Amino acid sequence: MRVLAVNDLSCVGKCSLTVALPVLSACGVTCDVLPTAVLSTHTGGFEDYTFRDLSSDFPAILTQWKKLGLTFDVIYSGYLANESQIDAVLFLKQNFLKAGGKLVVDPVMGDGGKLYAGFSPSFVEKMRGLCQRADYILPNRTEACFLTETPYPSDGETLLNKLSSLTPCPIVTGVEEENSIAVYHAEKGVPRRYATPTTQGFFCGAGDVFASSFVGALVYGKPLGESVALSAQFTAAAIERSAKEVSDKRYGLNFEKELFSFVKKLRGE
Ligand code: PXL
Repeated sequence: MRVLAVNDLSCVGKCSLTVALPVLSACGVTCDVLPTAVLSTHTGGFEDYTFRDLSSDFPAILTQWKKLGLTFDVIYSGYLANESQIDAVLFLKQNFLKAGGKLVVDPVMGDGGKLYAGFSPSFVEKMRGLCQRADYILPNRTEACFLTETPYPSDGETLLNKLSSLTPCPIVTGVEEENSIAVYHAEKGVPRRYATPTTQGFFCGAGDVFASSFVGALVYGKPLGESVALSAQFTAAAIERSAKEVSDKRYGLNFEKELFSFVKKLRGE
């Protein structure tokens, strides 16, 4: 199985491709990459980071891939550097996704009720269009609010309902509730909630740990509900460990030491 991860390469901070590559490899899945940008660190809480948009490399990369006859079982998009890259993901779907392959969109745009640096309302609108063409979308609560034009914070069920009119399979992550963090997803129109006990601390890249492990579980052959549960457990375990081990949360989750037990569960061991 071959996944194409369309995401940025933040050199430091453990998010995007530096999460997708190890997690998908550990799941036994080939992870090819289309890097959207190279940053010295991610943008969450760091100053003076470098940012190189790689859009101008896309045409030559895709021309060579076309000549090679490459196609992918899953295209998984994350942090896109500009609106033209949203069109590029649609182009990839039309030209490089196998028949019956799936497009998984993590509409990375914001957190904590705010858009990340560099994202605009027109980006949100265009991202909504991409979500309408995806098989699975994985917004966090902030992104779900922006996509549905709902005030932040809103409850998981309301967001799921609104997103269900956009796309068949919305999965809203990181919904903080009284004593738990919940993931809301719809399966064949039926709303479902999977919750893990509240963990301490906000870590950049937690959404990427969830999304990458979700894609890994799905490609491994797990059904939707089980994929959600396994990736929620893995993410919660990584947050719990990191709350003790990582003093500067900008450096991301220590997911590595939880990866083995995630893969064991995936394999039913
Ligand atoms: O994990 C989300 C993310 C991905 N990529 C970049 C980011 C962020 C969040 O801040 O800055 C570059």
